[in-house]
Amino acid sequence: MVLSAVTVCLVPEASAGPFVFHDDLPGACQQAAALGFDGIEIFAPSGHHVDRTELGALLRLHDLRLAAVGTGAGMIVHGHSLCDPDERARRQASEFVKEIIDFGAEFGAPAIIGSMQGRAGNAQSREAALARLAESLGILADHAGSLDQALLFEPLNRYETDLVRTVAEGMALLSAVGANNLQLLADLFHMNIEEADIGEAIRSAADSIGHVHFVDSNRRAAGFGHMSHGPVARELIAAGFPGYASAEAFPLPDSQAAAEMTIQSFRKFFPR
Ligand SMILES: [Mn+2]
Repeated sequence: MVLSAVTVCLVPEASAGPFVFHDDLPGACQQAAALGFDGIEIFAPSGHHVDRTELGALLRLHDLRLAAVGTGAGMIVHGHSLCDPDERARRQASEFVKEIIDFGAEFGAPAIIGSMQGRAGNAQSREAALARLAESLGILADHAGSLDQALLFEPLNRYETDLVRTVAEGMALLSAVGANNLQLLADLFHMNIEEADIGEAIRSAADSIGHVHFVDSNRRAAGFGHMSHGPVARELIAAGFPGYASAEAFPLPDSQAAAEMTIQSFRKFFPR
């Protein structure tokens, strides 16, 4: 069964970012539960920011699960990158991610590597950057595996990275790393830019997809753009996808409306 989730951003530097809820964790949990979401996905400043006791109490109170935890604050706030040519900087990036893996694992949730993959840029060749990224991911997947967790890797679009931009490139990276708990995150906004056929791309990698960012063509809530979610849902359901379709969308026209449109679309495309 596909599960529903909605994003909560606790990173001030990402206050204009594509997250449905911002800053107010108790309020977000209350609203998510009222709409019937199965879980929340947290974008946190670090692995130590969120009070574990408070989060545990909120999840229990509202019967929500922690779906996943983002690591992008490492890039946005600290400039960390898992393909940094400087070994010491690369190790710092891994340490930052490890702490978020530890945080998520306490609640049974995997961490997401998106913008932390970094860019080759002019500092190194793309091949060298991919090799460094693969090495970092191997270390992090081992760490997540020691906690019985998956690690989610997210291909981005061409405006956000020059490394891994398609599901096919993501599959190639997974083979290069060779860790069976490393899975792909299929973000429908990025795929809308990079893939020839989103449904076909999902079908081609169905067994390796562990999480979906469920969103529309314009990064607004699913239903507020022009994406055809039907083929996406068909492929996920056909594959028996057991993970979350998580709303990583702008809070437009506001958080409540974006959350409402998401759950309405979710129920239309993933009926129970
Ligand atoms: Mn995403």
